[in-house]
Amino acid sequence: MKKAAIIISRTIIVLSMLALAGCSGNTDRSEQREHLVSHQLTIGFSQVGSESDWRVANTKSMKDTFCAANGYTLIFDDAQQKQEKQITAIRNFIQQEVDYIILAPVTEGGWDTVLQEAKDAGIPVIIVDRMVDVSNDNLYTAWVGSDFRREGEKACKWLRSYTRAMGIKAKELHIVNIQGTIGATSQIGRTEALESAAKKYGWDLLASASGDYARTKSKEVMESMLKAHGNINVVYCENDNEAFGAIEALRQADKSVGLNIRAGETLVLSFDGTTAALEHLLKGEIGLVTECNPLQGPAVRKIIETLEKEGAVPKQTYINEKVFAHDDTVESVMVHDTQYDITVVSQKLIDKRKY
Ligand code: GZL
Repeated sequence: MKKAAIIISRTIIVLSMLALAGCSGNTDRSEQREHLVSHQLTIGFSQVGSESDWRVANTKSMKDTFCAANGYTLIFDDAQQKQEKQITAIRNFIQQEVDYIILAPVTEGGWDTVLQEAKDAGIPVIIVDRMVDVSNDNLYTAWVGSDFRREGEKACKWLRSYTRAMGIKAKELHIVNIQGTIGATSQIGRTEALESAAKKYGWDLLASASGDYARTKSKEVMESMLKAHGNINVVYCENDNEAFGAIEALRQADKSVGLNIRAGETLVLSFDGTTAALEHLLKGEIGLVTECNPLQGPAVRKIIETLEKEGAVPKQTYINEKVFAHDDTVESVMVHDTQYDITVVSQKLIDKRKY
């Protein structure tokens, strides 16, 4: 009875949404209405928050994909980077008997109990972006995201090639790492890659501290690192917003940012690849941006539509990503026997950017 009541209420929601919003360009409202009502799927999406430009783009990708015109009702929850809010949201989705749950987990641990509750309720969970660390990976149906360790390895391979091309010795590099949210898969992978490279190549890794993927906190972290270390010449930022904060702090400390370490410039590296970061890259204020693609909506939709047809879906789906540089000093990098060509940023590329 409860499920029937929910279906009726959803139908009313859909019809009123169509009447108000006019979801798509389709001119035949009755045909659209009939399609939507009969094929409407309800998705509960628990999003980390809105801490970065990347996150905003990721949310938009999900909302654009899971819209009424595509046959979905999306129930969206912004957890403001708090796991307890995500757990509450998932429990609410279970109560509302959604058809699927999408979870973008803020950090890896602490999900077993609530994912078991979703499993017991027969609701498939799709993990996006960061990974969950659970006792049994049957607690989720599929994962869509990036290989964060590989992202970090691409960046470090570029840094090694670039500085060697500049005639700079490994021991001349004095690096600080502004980390992402501690415990997030993206932070773990990008940090591990840098620490492993520093050890392998003999780089001086002076300090690491979390900027929580946020501009303001990262500016404060950079300020304190500058007070503690007078010889920083590379800043490894684990996302674009951290790079923006670091650049602000460097400028306020009368440090010039650029690629010419030999001339005393501080080289900033970043991850994500938002339009704003590519604009800094074009100006030479950032030397390298390793892309982390937030446009995961279509890949998740493909998984759901396969599941709806009772097809088999891959447990892990990786999103394709590029590496953007200010110039063509380094043409490509090899990571685990895979060659990644470096894309030199241009205004034309920026103008076409979708986020
Ligand atoms: C990466 C994602 C990170 C981004 C940050 O997939 O988890 O979180 O790199 C975002 O911008 O805040």
